[in-house]
Amino acid sequence: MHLCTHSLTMLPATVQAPAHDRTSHAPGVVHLGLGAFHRAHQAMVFDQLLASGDTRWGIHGVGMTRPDLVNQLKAQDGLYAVRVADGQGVKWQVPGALWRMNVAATERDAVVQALAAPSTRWVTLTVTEKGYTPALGQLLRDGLRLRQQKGLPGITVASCDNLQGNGHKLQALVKAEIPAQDMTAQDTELLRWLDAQCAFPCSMVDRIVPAATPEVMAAAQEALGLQDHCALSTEGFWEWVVEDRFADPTDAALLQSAGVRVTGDVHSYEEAKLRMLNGSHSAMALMGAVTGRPFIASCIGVPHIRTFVHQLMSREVAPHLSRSDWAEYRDALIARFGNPYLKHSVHQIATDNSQKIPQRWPPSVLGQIAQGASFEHHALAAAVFLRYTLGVDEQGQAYTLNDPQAESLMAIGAAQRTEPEACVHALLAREDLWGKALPSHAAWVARVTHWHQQVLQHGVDAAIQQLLAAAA
Ligand code: CS2
Repeated sequence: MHLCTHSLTMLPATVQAPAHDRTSHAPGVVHLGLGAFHRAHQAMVFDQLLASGDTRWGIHGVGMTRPDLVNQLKAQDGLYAVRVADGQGVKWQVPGALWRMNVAATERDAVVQALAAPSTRWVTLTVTEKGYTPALGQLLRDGLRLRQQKGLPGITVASCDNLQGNGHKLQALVKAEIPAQDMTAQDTELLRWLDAQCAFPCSMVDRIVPAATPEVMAAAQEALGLQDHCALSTEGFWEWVVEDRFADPTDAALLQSAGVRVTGDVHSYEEAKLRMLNGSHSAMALMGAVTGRPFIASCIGVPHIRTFVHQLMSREVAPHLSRSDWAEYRDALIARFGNPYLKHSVHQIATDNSQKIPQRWPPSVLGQIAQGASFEHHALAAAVFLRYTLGVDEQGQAYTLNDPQAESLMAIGAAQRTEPEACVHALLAREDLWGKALPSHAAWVARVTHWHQQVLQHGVDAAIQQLLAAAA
């Protein structure tokens, strides 16, 4: 027997089941990017709002490309279990907010119709960094245009991806699909309506949700007494900070009642999260991949990596943050990284490095440069990134680079054993990774070259230890 509407009544009392009617209302939220993250984060916030009796938060979930997950979720009527586990304990919950599902790649029209449905009030997005394409802008434009033509009210469109100023980026992406020259009267009207009636708040979302594994599925079977192909595992911690900019201003108080932070200043939360959490994640992911440590917890459990991450955050990231409680945030992060229940694969986090690193590392390096301060930790991380492009770890195990730039990165790194300096120069010359100012910064290039030499000659662990000894 598998988890679905009919088997819900068979769940043991220890599993928290949906506390609302899932059939009588149309969804109020269209979510684009139906990955693990959304299902263990926002879908649980919306589930809480539904449980409180507000029927407007059911989700029409849209997978962007892959039909397999959507098909599995459909077979389970949108139900799946989430294990929430950390030092505070372990509990299982089945959120019930996911009511409908489609795949954008094959069912585009259904998605456009959902965006233009009278019940839709919100669109949320977790389409990953590389998802911000013209095709996404066109999809939203078509849905919003249809809404406007039907005479429906505007909606809130909230990007929740790990991009600085994500709301602004999304709004610009949609507007870029409305021709600026030779505008038709319809286009002018659409732009006017977008500006007057739709809101594109910036938002920062945080919860560590590893991709589903067979181990979690087995644990779900045990806890639920039912088969669940879509089970997920996460931590107790979650944070959603969203800019106070909504099509319906009364949503602010509602979201706050569910634990969401609504503020005028998302920026300071965004930058702290991207550079502290995600920046450390990428550094550890690369170190783990090259040294053969499979999970973030196995990396942070190593004393010298733990000290490296602590110093990276305290010395090179924190000085440039506007979030004043960074020390508590850092300590909480180190504890979260060590959560033994989250088998968070380093190779999963190393996916799409080329899209992630630009938000995560260069702002801190540039901040240090501006203050004449040291950027050794980031230089070592960049050196490990180059070593990573070899596609084989220090034990000789091969791995695959999963990145839209995989080919060009591997081409840059291929000759690093024989021509290390040329390879460092080629990698650091890429403005798509490092921005405009860093590539020509001689001291940055020199320090990455130095650490790359150490990594190749002595290995990642010895290089980290050397850095710590020098920086003590
Ligand atoms: C991770 C994030 O995979 C990655 O790149 O750094 O998914 C991270 O787990 C989340 O942003 C945590 O909120």
